[in-house]
Amino acid sequence: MKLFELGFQKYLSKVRLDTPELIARITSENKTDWTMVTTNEQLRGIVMNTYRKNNSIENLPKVGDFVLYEKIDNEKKAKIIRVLPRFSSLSRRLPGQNDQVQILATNIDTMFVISGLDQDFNISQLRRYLTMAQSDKIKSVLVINKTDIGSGADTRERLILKQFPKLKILHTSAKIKTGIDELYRLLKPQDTVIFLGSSGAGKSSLINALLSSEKQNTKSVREDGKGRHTTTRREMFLLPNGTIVIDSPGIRTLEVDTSEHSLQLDDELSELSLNCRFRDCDHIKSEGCAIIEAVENNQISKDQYHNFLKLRRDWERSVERTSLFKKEQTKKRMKAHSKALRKAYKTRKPTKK
Ligand SMILES: Nc1nc2c(ncn2[C@@H]2O[C@H](COP(=O)(O)OP(=O)(O)OP(=O)(O)O)[C@@H](O)[C@H]2O)c(=O)[nH]1
Ligand SMILES: [Mg+2]
Ligand SMILES: [Zn+2]
Repeated sequence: MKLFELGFQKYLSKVRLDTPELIARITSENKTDWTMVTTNEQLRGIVMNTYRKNNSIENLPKVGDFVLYEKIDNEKKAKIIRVLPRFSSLSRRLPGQNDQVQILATNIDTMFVISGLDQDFNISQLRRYLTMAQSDKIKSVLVINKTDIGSGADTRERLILKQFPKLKILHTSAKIKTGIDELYRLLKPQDTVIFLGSSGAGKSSLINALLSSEKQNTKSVREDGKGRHTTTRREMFLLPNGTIVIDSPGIRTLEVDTSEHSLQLDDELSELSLNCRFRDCDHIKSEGCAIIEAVENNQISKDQYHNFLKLRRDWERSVERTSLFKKEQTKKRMKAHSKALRKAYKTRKPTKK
């Protein structure tokens, strides 16, 4: 696997760079451990303490990043010098810390959310995934997997389409290999995509199915083969058609100031809200509101109702905060970039006496 197979050309078409020979792409990350691929080899990436000191958390290398590196002589290792500009990043708020944002992966074109038919479906969680992608113009696709075990896929699809009418939805079975061709059709050479979704939904199984559809060409960055075990790190695979896929561990919480219980309640009420007369019902004063009706009929308690409204508000605020945060980050990066350019220019100028 080489850098030019890993979406590098596409990246160059979006971001202008002068020294491509010193660039690598991060293929896996595990807190203190990075692997990366250069134009001709795979190396272990090292982040030095000085780098940590001079950079904020968001600038630590993530899977999908293109980085400048400096090779360590006679070793399969390299120091990571700088993370190059990202054309997109998937990020979520960190549990407990209000304005901390954790970046999951970067330079992503499409996010696939995998939902296992044997698992409960959580519409608020889906909404959070979609918000994450939308705020950075990443395309989203929902994959309903494990269709071999039951017939609920159509009902699930209908429910989801009512809330997200434009969402692209696929039905697959990684086990009996149905829907894999349709999935493949959405995967373009040089594109980088990520598979997200609850643990056990079948993300890794689907990636295995995609990999083995042209077995002889299968290349994987992973050295230990394709295990069935639960995924513990984000990791990049190259499909036979040239698409780059990132597998990831199931995310339990996208935002943790909302407890499991309230999420579940939010789901129930979200379903109920499908019966509201207006799609943009505020559930407070709008006419024909199914939720207010349910409160009046004692179907749900006043407490539950207020919790639901609060959750909505929290969620809306967090969306605002996230996009604000991203805007500020971009501004900061641009500033640092032009400062570095000015400096480089100055040192190059002939000195006059
Ligand atoms: N019946 C059936 N089982 C499946 C299908 N896809 C995956 N499985 C099974 O579901 C279990 C979980 O699959 P994984 O691919 O490991 O799930 P994952 O989403 O990668 O899970 P994490 O790595 O923990 O996030 C495994 O036992 C798979 O064999 C499917 O389409 N049908
Ligand atoms: Mg997995
Ligand atoms: Zn309503």
